[in-house]
Amino acid sequence: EHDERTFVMAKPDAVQRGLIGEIVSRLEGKGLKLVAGKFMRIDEELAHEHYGEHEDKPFFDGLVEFITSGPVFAMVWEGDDATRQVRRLMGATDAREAAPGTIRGDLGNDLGHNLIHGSDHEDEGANEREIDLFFDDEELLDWDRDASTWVYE
Ligand code: YYY
Ligand code: MG
Repeated sequence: EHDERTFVMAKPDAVQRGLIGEIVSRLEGKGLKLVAGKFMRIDEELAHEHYGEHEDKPFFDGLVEFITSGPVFAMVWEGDDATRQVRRLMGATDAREAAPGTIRGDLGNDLGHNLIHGSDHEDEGANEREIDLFFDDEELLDWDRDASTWVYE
């Protein structure tokens, strides 16, 4: 139990602005458990696969250009309802409209440069697909976070 996994990524703007730690800190603070992390550069092919659902949208080319423009910090987080919980912490897609208290609402002020990606909880299986796309099985660590016994009843 408490073992739902979700894919999260600090985007190039977050990396450039020195916000990796802040993002990790917010997810840790919520009680989620980090099971994988990779500082990496996304190439064109991976960008197209990852954002395939948006390939017909007018913003697609700009999105691919942005996400490949610099390093990202890709992660897998685990916990109860992790996919939806991460989305709640992220806030709305447009950081200009995202609620205060959320990562995007507190730290971002733009639609495209919105700091963080999290798997879509309304897209069944998106979390597992994205984890598979970015990580090999052996990169996902199986460990007990002692704090979990205090996070969950
Ligand atoms: O899942 P989320 O990142 O919140 O939004 P998506 O609708 O999946 O869009 C992916 C990505 O594309 C978004 O984070 C910013 C960018 N984008 C954009 O530049 N312009 C839009 N009108 C919609 C999305
Ligand atoms: Mg999305």
